[in-house]
Amino acid sequence: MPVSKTAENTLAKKSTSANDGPEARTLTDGFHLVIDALKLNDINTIYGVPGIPITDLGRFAQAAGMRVLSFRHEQNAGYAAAIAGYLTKKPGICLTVSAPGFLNGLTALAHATTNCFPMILISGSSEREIVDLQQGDYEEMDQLAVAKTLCKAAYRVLRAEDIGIGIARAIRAAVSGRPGGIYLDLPAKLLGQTMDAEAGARSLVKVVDAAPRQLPAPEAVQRALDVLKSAKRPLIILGKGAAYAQADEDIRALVEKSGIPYLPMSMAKGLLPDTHPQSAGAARSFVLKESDTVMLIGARLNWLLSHGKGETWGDRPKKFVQIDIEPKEMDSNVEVAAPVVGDIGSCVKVLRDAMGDGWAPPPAEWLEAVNAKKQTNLEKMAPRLQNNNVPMDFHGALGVLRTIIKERPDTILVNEGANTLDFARGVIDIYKPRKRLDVGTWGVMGIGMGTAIAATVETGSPVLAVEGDSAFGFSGMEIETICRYKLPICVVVFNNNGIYRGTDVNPSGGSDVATTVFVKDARYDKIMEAFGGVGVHATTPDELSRAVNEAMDSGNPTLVNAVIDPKAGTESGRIGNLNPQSVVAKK
Ligand code: ADP
Ligand code: TZD
Ligand code: MG
Repeated sequence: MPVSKTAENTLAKKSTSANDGPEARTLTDGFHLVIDALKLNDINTIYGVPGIPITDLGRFAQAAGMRVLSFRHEQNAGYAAAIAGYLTKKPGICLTVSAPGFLNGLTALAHATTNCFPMILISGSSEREIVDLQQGDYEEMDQLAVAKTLCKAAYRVLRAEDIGIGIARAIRAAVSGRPGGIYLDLPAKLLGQTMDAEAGARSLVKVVDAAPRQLPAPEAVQRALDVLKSAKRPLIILGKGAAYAQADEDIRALVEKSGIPYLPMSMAKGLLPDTHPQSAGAARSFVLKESDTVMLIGARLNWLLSHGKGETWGDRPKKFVQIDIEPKEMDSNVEVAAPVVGDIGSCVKVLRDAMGDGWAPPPAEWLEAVNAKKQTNLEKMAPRLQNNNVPMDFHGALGVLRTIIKERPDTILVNEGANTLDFARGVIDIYKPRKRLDVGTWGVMGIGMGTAIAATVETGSPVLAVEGDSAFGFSGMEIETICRYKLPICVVVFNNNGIYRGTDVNPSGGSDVATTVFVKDARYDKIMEAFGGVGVHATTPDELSRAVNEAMDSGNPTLVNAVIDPKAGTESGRIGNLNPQSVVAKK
C-alpha cells in the first residue's frame, strides 16, 4: 500500500510550524489527540489491524507507550477488544481501516453489544465530501450509517478540537448503564488536522465516574425480600452480568446469607467455586423445573434460559425476582414479580444488609432434594471422566482438562465449539471469577484466539483454549499472533474431523464429502510449529495430560491436536432441538 495521505506527519510528536515567527507555536494533530485522550482515560491497549488511514495512529500509540497488538484479521482483534472490556470494565479498543476493515470488525462490535461488553470500534474512514456524493473514494463507505444499527451508540468526529469530547462520549456510552459496543468514526482528514498543542491539551476530557453506581429503590428491595421470604423452593441464577460487575465478595455474601441454591450461567461459573455446597449446577434441569421462585442476578431470560417458560421450566408457577441495570429487561419474556433495577454491586449489598440477622434459610426439604439430585448426577458422570478410550471421547479428554484446571485454578479457560463447548461447560469446574470465557449470548464461533489473546494480555493469567476443530478454524491464523507476542496460551483442538461429528456422508453419493466433514485426521499441531510454537499430537488421555501440563509449566505457545472419536458427538451438541425439522426428508 502507498504511504498514507495523512501520514506526511513524521513520527515527531509535536512539530513547530515554519511560518510561526520567533515565538513559534507548538502544534499537535488528530493522531496525537486521539492517543492523548485514550491515555488520559487510562486506556492503554489497542487491538487492531494497520492500514490507511490509521497506520500512523498505531505507530504513534506504540511510541507513546501504549500496547498495540496487531492481528491477522479485524474480527479477532474485535473479539479481543470485546472480552478486554468484559474483564476490565473499561472499553476494549479495536482499531481498523475503512470499509472492509471496519466491516470485519463489525461482527465483534455487534457481539459486544449483544453480550453487554463495553467496547469501542475505532475505524478510519475516507473523505466525507467524496463518500457522501458516492464518487468512489478509496474504501468508500458510509460507515457511521452502517454501524448505527449494530451498536449502542455511534459517533463521528470531524474537528480536531472535538476529539477529546468524542472519546469521552464513547467511553461513557460504552460503560454506563447496560454496557455495550460503541462505534467511533475518524475520517482520514481529521487525523492529519493540526491545532495548537496547549489548546489541544485543554480540549481533552477525563471522564469522571464513567459508570455511576445506581442504587435500587428501597421499596424494590423490600418487594424482592418479601417474594424470597415466601418461597418454598427458591433458586438464584447468576449470569455474566454478575461476573462483569466485579462485586465478587458481595455476591458471595448474599448467596451464602440467603442459603438458596444457585445456578451459574456459563460465564458466571467460578463467581463462587463450582464445588460450593450451594451450587446446583449438577442439578440444573431439576432446579429449573422444581423451583417456585427464581432470583436472576445479571442474567437475561433469553433462549439460554428457554425464555423462562415451557418444558424446561416445568408446570410449577414461578415468581421471578430480577436484578439488572437495564429497566427494559424486566418482563421481557415473563412477568417479573419483583424487579430490582440498579448496578449489581449496589443491589446485592443492599439486599444482603436488608436480610438482617433473622433471615431463615429455605426449607430443608428443598435443599435435601437438590443435593440428592446433584449427588446422583455427579456419581453418574464420575466414571465417564476416567475412561481411557482410544480414540478419546469427549468425556475422556475433558476429564483430563478438568483435573488440570482444578490444579491450576488461575488459568483462564476459553471455550468454543458445539459438543466441545457443551461438554466442557458441564465437566470442567471453575474456581475463580471470570476464569471461563466462551461464545456468549449468540453462541458465535470464532471468538477463540482473540479471546485467548486478550485474556492473557489483560490479566497476565495463562490461558487454556478448548476448541472444536470447526470453531478453531474461524480464528486459527491468529496462532501467528500468539507466537509473535510469545503469549502463554495452550490451545487444545478437539479434532473429531468435522462439525458435530466427522462421519457424515454425502447423501447424493457424489464425490464431495458431506457438508459437515473436514479433511480426515488433519494435524492442527503443525500450524503452531510453522510459527515456532510447540505442536503436539495427542491420541490418549495420558498424552493429552502430559502435553497440556508441559505447556502450562513452560508458558510456551502450544497447540495440542487431541484426536477425538469422530462418532462421539451429537448434532448441534446440546441444542439440536433448535434445528428446524423438514417434513419432506428425515436425516
Ligand atoms: P448470561 O448469558 O450469563 O445469562 P446475560 O448476558 O444474558 O447473562 O445477562 C447479563 C445482564 O447483566 C444484562 O441484562 C445486563 O443488563 C446486566 N448487567 C451487566 N452489567 C451489569 C451491572 N454492572 N449491574 C447490573 N446489571 C448488569
Ligand atoms: N458460524 C458462526 C459465526 N457461529 C456459529 N455458531 C455457526 C456458524 C454454526 N455452528 C455452531 O453453532 S457450532 C459450529 C458451527 C459451525 C461448529 C461445531 O463444530 P466444532 O465442535 O468442531 O467446533 P464439535 O465438538 O465437533 O461439535
Ligand atoms: Mg468438531
